[in-house]
This record gives sequence, structure tokens and C-alpha cells, in this order.
Amino acid sequence: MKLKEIELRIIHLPLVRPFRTSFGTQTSREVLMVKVTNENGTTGWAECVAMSEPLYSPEYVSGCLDLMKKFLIPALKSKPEITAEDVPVVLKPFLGGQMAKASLETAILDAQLRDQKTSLATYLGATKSKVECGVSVGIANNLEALAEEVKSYVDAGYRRIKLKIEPGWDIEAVKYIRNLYPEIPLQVDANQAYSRDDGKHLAKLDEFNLLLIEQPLDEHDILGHAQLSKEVKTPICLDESIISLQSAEDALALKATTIINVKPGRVGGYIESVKIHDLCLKNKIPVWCGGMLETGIGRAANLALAALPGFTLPGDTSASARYFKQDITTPFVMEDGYLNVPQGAGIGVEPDLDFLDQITTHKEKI
Ligand code: NPG
Repeated sequence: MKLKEIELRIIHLPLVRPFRTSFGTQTSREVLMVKVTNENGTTGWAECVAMSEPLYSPEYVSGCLDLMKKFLIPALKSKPEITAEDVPVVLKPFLGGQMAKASLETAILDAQLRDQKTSLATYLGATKSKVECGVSVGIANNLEALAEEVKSYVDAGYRRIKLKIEPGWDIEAVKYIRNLYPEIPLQVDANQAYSRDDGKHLAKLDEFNLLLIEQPLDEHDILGHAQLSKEVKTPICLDESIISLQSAEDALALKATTIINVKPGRVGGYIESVKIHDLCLKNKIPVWCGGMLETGIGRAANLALAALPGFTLPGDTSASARYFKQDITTPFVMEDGYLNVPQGAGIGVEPDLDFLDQITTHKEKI
């Protein structure tokens, strides 16, 4: 396609409740949205999953905006014709910036697939029409408040609970919830909050029959995760450390992880995500689709990915109502613990432009 225009805008959506993790508390979601228009007038949408501050990853909203404007978009626009498959190749010289790159690739892919009248799910190789939903539960003020929040999600039908943990909010919180729900699939996520010396402590989680412990150590500490895997019986699952197919191959070869969380934004896009999925499927490594508090635009695309055959564990693919009073698309509503995979062309959903304008704080066209 020929790229005619790229619109970048920043929106702010309040969260229904504060979301606290080991790296901070979010009360609203600032999102950088990308809209591309091609020579046919077809538009493609994507969201960049970077947060406002570089606390989860080195990327952040205003940094991504700058990177896109200065380097990524000029590189893409310098090509007379471009396909989504070309995007990772054209952008490869610019180091890092996976979240920014992923959003440009996805917006172009959305427009491309709309022209081809093909859904993203079909393009990626999805085999399911609905996906099982898990939910991520933030660090609470006390155990009673945690239990109340977990109950609301269990009652809503979520099929897997993920508890955010950090030193001082771990064993007791897990024990409390496990006692209340002896059977529910349960896992924890530390977002890098522990150190190599915490093996004995984290091994205390082994008695609670958890599906996995997600990213206990620093994202660069592959060796530390490999050592920890020997001290702890619960499977270790890497999230922040997996930024590409190469890093997934390395982590698996070094036995630093036995399960992988795939987040398209973190690995540079859906095309790279499928490569990681294929690697894991071949090696019988379970994968699941992570979440970054996406609006309906990002959620729709994640559902398409989570419908691939290797995604055997429920992902953080929760309903719109988990985070937002009003989503920017038709809300994703869970039925019996599942969300339907959009079947329309491209990502299969569109934003409500009036609502988008109301919550836009910055908009520019390139
Ligand atoms: O359901 O979209 C969701 C969020 C799931 O816990 C979740 N995401 O570390 O995986 C994570 C965490 C996160 C949230 C990371 C926001 C970065 C930003």
C-alpha cells in the first residue's frame, strides 16, 4: 500500500479502580493511538502499549511519540509502497522501540487486511473462535480488600486469577486466596520485584499449586531465572525478558523459563509474536497472551493472537469492564469466562470517534 497519512493522538481513559503493581499505581490509562490511511482511503488502527512512564519497560508514551515522528514514520514514508511484513525490516536499523514499532506495524496490517477483507485472526493462523479469559488483580490495601476484588472477578466468570506480588505482599496473599478458592487456576506476577537471593522465600509459594510465577527477577537476569528455576518447583514464566524471538530462544535454551507470556507490543508486533508462538508450539512450551490495560483496539488484536493453537493457558484478555467504564470501541463482554475473537476484516473493531475526540489530549497528522 501507499501510506497517505498517519495520525497520532494521545488519549486519557480513567480506570474503574486503581491498579497497583510492584512498579507503581495506575489510576488512568494514557494511550498513544495510531491511525494510518492508505491510497484507497482505507484506515487502520492500533494502540501503542507503552505506559506514561518507563517503569515497566524503557518505552513511554511521549518517548514513543518522539521516536515515531523523528525516525520510524519518516523511514516508512520514504518507501513508495509498504506492506505490514516490510515494517519490521524497514524499522530494524532503529534499536529498541518495540512498542512504537508494533503499533505502526499493526495499524498498517489492519488497513492491509481490511483491503483484503481478511480478519487478523485468519491472517495470524487462529484456530479458536473464542478465548478463555484470565484477570490480573493488583496489590490491595489488605487481604479482605483483595478477597473482595477476587470474588467480583470469580463471580463475573473469569477462569484464571493472577495476583500481583512484591516483597511483603506475596505468601500470605496467595495463601489467603488459595484457601478461599482451592481449585481456581491461580498464578502470580512479580514484575521483577525480587532478587537472586529470594529463591528460598519464593519456594514457599510451591505449596499453593500455582500455574506459574511470572517475571520474579530483573528483565536482564536470564541466568538468575535459570538458577531460580532449580530452587522453586512452580514453573517460572518470563514476560519483561522476552522482547524478541531471539530472546525467547535464548531463555528456553538456558532453561530460564518453561512458559512464555507473549505481548505483541513488547516483542515488536504480531508478526514476531507468531514466530515466538511457533517456536513454543514446536518445543511444547505453553504460551499465553499478556495484557497492558489495552483499550478495545488493542484487546481485539490480542484476542486474535490468543486464538492460535499454542495459547493453551488463559491470558490477560479480560473484558472492557475490568478496566474502563466506557471503552473506545463496542465493549468486549465476557460470556461464561470467554471473549469472542473478532471476525471482521482487520482487527474487526473501530473506535467511537466522538468519544475518542472527547478524551484526546494531543493530535497530529503526518
Ligand atoms: O489485563 O490488560 C491487562 C493487564 C494485565 O497485569 C497485567 N499487565 O505486568 O503484565 C503486566 C501488567 C502490566 C500492566 C504491565 C500495565 C505494564 C503495564
